[in-house]
Amino acid sequence: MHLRAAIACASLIAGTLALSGTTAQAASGTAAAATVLYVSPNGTDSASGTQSNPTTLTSAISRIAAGGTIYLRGGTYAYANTVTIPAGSNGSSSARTTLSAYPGETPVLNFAAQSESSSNRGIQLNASYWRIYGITVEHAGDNGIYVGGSNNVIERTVTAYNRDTGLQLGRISSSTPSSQWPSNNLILSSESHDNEDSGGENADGFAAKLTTGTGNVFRYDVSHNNIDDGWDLYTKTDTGAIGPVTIEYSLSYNNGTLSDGTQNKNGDRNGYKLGGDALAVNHVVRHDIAYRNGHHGFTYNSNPGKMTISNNASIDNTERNFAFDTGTSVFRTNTSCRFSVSGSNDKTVGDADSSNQFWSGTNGSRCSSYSGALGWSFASDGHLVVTFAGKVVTP
Ligand SMILES: [Ca+2]
Ligand SMILES: [Ca+2]
Repeated sequence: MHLRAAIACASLIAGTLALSGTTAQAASGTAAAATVLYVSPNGTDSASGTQSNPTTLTSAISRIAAGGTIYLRGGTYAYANTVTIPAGSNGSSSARTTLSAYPGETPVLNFAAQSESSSNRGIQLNASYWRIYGITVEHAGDNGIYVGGSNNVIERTVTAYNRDTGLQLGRISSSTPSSQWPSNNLILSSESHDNEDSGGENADGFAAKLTTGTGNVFRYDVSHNNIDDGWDLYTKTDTGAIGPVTIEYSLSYNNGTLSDGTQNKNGDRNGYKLGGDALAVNHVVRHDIAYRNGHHGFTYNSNPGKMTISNNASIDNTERNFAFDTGTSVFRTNTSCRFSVSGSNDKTVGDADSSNQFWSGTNGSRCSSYSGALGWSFASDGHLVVTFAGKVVTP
């Protein structure tokens, strides 16, 4: 109770100061910038941003101090324009600037007023050292959340019903040099589902593709029922190879089919699509599960690199559970099972030893853990709990 009172008091003072300064002063991180700001669906731009006098998200972004916190109250926010966190408006490694759901509440940012267009993203995070926590972004005309900055943490977000990939990493603009491609971002305990472009070929759940740097990590994430792929790490010759990505302790299921049953013949429908243009990138993919995706569970997709593919489980994907036709990847302790979808035998070219149980007509001993209905939830500490027939699996 004392802490809450102290925070409210501090925000009142900071908010009042911010009003006396200009937006430019606030954004530059001077004493005029607010350390805590509250935003609600009925907030106004000129409001002080206290808990009792909340402001708008765009106003709060322009006024928040580096390392400060913007709380979004629960409810639906209707936006027609992209909400941009501008490049240079950075937190620091010791104090990220935070955009967070107010504890216990669910803010939903709805961009349904946008038309489908590559310029109509929902949230565009161009800054670095931010933490975004607990928000839902839906129905954007392009990506729900696009990360162009570096060293950000995106946690407990839900991206759904957007008209391109739900959460995507990539360069800020076509003139951004590769040295400034987004790097060292952590996507944590987040869900992305039912994203669908009208062409039915682009909207994945999560993507670090085309123009991303090194050190990006997906952990404890769930991607399901997107029209194209669950994850996409596509890379192209004309822009050059992306940096290695780590995907771990995550789940990808039912991609290629929306929750309402919609499919599109243009969709690629893979659980984890790990390459493009025959460029070598040494991604790390471990402790992940692919379940009932409409094409491959895990696919190299022409990546000839030395990927680390370990401790993954792939079950009942339509074509292959593991599809690695060329390359030098290292496979350890992977498990491939079929119960009700016939599919094709796995193909794993590279270094695969007897710790793996790949599928070539029969299930191995570990498959008994992966029969029955899939369930999942996030534990209170954020880690992903996956169950089959009610029993927790830890691939
Ligand atoms: Ca596609
Ligand atoms: Ca894709």
